[in-house]
Amino acid sequence: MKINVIGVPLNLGCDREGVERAPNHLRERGLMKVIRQNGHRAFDLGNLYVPPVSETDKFARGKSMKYLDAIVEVNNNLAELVYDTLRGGAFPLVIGGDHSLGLGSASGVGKSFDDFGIIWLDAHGDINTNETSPSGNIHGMPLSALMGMGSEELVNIYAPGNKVNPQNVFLVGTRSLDEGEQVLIERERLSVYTMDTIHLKGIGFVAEDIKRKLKERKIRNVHFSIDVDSIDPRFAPGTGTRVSEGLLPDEFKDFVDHILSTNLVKSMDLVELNPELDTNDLTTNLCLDIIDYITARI
Ligand code: Z70
Ligand code: MN
Ligand code: MN
Ligand code: MN
Repeated sequence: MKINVIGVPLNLGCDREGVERAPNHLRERGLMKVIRQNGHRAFDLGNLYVPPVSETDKFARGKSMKYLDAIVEVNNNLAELVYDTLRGGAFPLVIGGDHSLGLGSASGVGKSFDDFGIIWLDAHGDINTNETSPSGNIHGMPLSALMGMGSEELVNIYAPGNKVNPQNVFLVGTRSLDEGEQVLIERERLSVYTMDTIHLKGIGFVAEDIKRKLKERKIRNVHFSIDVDSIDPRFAPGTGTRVSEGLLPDEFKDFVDHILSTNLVKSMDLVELNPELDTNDLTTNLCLDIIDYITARI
């Protein structure tokens, strides 16, 4: 399979330095070699351009969406690159950067397929809107915007309107939700598999439940967006917002096994690795291990 690696050195969505260094850091630790060793033709498309910003840009469009203009610009370009990659028959592997890049990658996927689902593996919901966000950080908002909710600027990235049907969105590993996010989950009846559910029923059950729903809804394409903070901070400390009681690496792999066996996954993000917050490259090595595990199965 042809795999296009796309680096997105974006930290404006989390408003904290370090994540922008992850794509190059992973490259220096052998990212491309790991993918090629699994028999793929891998191309490194480099890093997307992130415009320089000043403190005045931070709240230029109000307090509720920091660095809005730059984030929209980067995501518009990312969407086009993901769309082009899929149209060329390749698999886009998007390396963050913060999770606001999910706006662009999933929008590119949405233009390529008339139906698709999103599996969002994350400690957080990332479904705040500009009205419910406690932080103004856009990395906490991409999923709501992809479903057509929140600010027009985010909803209309790359193409006007919503990109994914809320019925086709699956949140997994969730354990930190803001009040407004909980309200939205109830209202839209989203499929959310919290860590409590995973502990109660097992990750295998959760994965099979998602597979059943994908089949029921005749979804033929899946975008898999992985936030490294979904994994327990004992194993993945190198991330900006650690939340305890996360997935064990073995649970993560078990989930990946089940989901990739469907052959529906057509694109992937790996986000929120912050090498500056890591201890002895533990999280970097885990990310490389994850990429190895996944590319051995696609
Ligand atoms: C919070 C917010 C978030 C990642 C933090 C946090 C969101 N719900 N996402 N770290 N990866 O600010 O919206
Ligand atoms: Mn996230
Ligand atoms: Mn997160
Ligand atoms: Mn556990």
